[in-house]
Amino acid sequence: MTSLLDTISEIEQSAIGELKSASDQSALEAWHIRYLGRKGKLTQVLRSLAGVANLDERRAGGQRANVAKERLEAAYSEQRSQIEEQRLSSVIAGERLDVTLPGIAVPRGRLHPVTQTMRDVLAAFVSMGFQVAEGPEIEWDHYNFEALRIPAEHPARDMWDTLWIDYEQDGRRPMLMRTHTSPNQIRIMEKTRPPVRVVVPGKCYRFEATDPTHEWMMQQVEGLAVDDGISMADLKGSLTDFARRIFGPERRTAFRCDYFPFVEPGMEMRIDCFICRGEGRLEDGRPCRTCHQTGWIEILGAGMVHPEILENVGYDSGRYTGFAFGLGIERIALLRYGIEDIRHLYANDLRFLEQF
Ligand code: FA5
Repeated sequence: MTSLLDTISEIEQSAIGELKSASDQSALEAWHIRYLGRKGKLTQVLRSLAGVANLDERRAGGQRANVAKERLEAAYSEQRSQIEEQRLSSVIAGERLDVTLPGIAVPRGRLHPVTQTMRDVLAAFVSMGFQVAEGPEIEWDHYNFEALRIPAEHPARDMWDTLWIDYEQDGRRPMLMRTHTSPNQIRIMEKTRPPVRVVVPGKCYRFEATDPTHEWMMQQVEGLAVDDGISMADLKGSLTDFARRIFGPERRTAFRCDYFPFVEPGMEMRIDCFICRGEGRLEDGRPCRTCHQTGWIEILGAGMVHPEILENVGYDSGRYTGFAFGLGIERIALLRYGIEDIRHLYANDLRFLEQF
């Protein structure tokens, strides 16, 4: 009897002693298996009680073994919580955030020079009484060409190298990437009655080689004014006023005859070249590439709306007259910021873009 109780006490003592040195989860589990597992030391003692013939001895041994089991389970739980607590505090210590460290600077963005220019150009026209409208980038041949008096096979189509969306059907390709914003002249007049004063911004696409003043994608602003008695003087006055608002009073402008099938008469407006100051040559005598040595840069095409177009949209051309223009936003950005090549604008090089 004494020896059974002694054995249980010895097992208990050595278990408590070993438990103190179990400092991590796996050592703790090994300890549990060693003493309290199915083949553990204390479990074996409990099992062996069945073979004790004396009832009192068996009962006393059973009670003592159960007390030992409870103590060991309690000690085990406590040790497990301590190990978990230690693990958590070392994880927390490792992840502590030092809020006094300087943060990572986030670079501030700004508007692209073309976007800035577009906004300023539209604001200038809005302040002159124009409304802003928009139209589709994928356009019908009808609006881009036909309704603007440029039928298929007309040589004027060569002025706009076209990116087509459709394959040819019955000798025609009805859908294209608009080559200019002029289709909106028709779209707007079909939907409204005079007086009309509207500007239409948007991207245009041309299948052409790039150079310092030409890109295959560029943005235009179309302008249209139709009313009783609008004259060429209104056209020249409005566009000169616009140029002064955007470029300042010192910039020189020039109008020159040009041909567009949808206006009569047609013209282009030019601004003196900002790189060679209108000389055609740089200070060191080299020819100016930006203006092709002419001293001028064309920024827009314009003219008086052709009477046939007014009639086709149901306007009385005997009563109403109008002017229209289409300007290139990138060209205006080049002039404003002194950029010598349009291709920098869409190259997406931050070293360039950060200068504006
Ligand atoms: C037109 O596109 C006519 N629709 C303009 C017009 C409207 C005339 C209304 C009469 C009445 P043009 O192809 O010249 O015309 O282009 C007009 C302007 O867009 C040019 O003056 C230029 O500033 C700009 N532009 C034209 N092609 C390019 C290009 N490839 N890259 C950059 N800008 C361009």
